[in-house]
Amino acid sequence: MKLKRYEGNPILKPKPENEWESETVFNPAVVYDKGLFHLLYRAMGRDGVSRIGYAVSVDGFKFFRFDKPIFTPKQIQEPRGCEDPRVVKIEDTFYMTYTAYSERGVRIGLATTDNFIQWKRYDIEWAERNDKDAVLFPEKIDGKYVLLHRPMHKEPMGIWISYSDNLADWYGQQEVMGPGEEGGWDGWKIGAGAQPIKTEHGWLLIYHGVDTEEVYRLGVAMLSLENPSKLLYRYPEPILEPEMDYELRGDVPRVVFTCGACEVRDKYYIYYGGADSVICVATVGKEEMLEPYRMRTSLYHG
Ligand code: BMA
Repeated sequence: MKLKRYEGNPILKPKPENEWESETVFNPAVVYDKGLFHLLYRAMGRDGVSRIGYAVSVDGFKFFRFDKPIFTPKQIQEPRGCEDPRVVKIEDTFYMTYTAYSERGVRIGLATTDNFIQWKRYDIEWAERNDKDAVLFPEKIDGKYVLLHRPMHKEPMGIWISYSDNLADWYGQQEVMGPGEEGGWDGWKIGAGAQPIKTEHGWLLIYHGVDTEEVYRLGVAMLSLENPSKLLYRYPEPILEPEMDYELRGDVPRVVFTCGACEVRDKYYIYYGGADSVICVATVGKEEMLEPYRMRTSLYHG
């Protein structure tokens, strides 16, 4: 099973006339709500600081883009930038997790909105700094907020889970899945990519895998609906890998990196950054993605 790239890729490129997004735009989050695809993306200008841009679409391919960033770094918390947003809607609120970058390292940032323009930040003192690739599940499970993330001090670098009742205090941290086979496409490190998508078989998780040559590919796994710390299947092959010119060449070559996916009319839309420089989309039919037999025969007992 492979994702099918949109032939009009990249769908967004840097915009030279807007200084804040004049160099690179990449690693987009998406949430589909009331007939619209809302895209939040990481953008950089010549100052090398990441800000979050916003674009909106009715068909998922042609986006109307705002000329100003909708989320900019705070001096004290994240002077070096807000990176890699992930967005979910829980009840009536949109929650954005992102990587807050400062001279102290990277930590998880969190902000909420109901219109994508006005944001409320949560000043969370996370127990551990140096943590990234954070994404919330799009609903509370067993009454709790559930977060996938990657604490940077844990070796090997894998996907971890934590729980919270109030978004401030987190507990129950444990590893969900680690890197794959040594020397393989996801053998060095992995991180959560898009927000988990609910299916009848479990939570579908599209993640990124990195090999020792630092090539970033996308893979897919299934987590238990009732207990999302439990890995059910792990598809052995990558579902997208750098092949096109816009994925092979750019600020960081040989990278495909997703921060968001959504299901619309029996199709999954996966948004991703190409070579840390442009924004692309790929799709796959729901049936094909969830083909239970193929998912099961490739069961990974990890
Ligand atoms: C990761 C993150 C991503 C980036 C990727 C490849 O560590 O910084 O934002 O896309 O590296 O450079």
